[in-house]
Amino acid sequence: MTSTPAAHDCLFCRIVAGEVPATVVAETADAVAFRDLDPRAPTHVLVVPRDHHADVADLAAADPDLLAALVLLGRAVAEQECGGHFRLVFNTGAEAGQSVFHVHGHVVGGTRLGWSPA
Ligand code: D5M
Repeated sequence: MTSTPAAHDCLFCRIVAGEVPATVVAETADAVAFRDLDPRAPTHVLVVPRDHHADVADLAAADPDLLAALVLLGRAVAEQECGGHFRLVFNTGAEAGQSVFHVHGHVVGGTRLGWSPA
């Protein structure tokens, strides 16, 4: 898939642009962290790059430094909210549960996490 600087019909591009409200908990020049609308854990924050990339594999291919920046923003959020212990999940593809096709890492924590991906 290709990446573009912005996609008009992309929900997370619109959140990054401030056109759709979200509860932002941290941001950098490259990325924004905001609370998931449907939290599955006491901490459930999405980290997204400001630039539009469809999924984490596309991002890794196009801009590995930006992917690293996203991981570090996730760690900063977890340090703020849940002692630095966190799971970072990138659902990739519809069959894997991805519903928004602007790459986002789910930063989840704040409780003891089970392990049952299926
Ligand atoms: O994750 C997409 C996630 O995005 C899902 O957990 C709900 C969340 N979501 C959807 N709309 C919003 C808004 N407007 N604000 C905050 N969070 C939102 P996926 O891995 O693609 O299924």
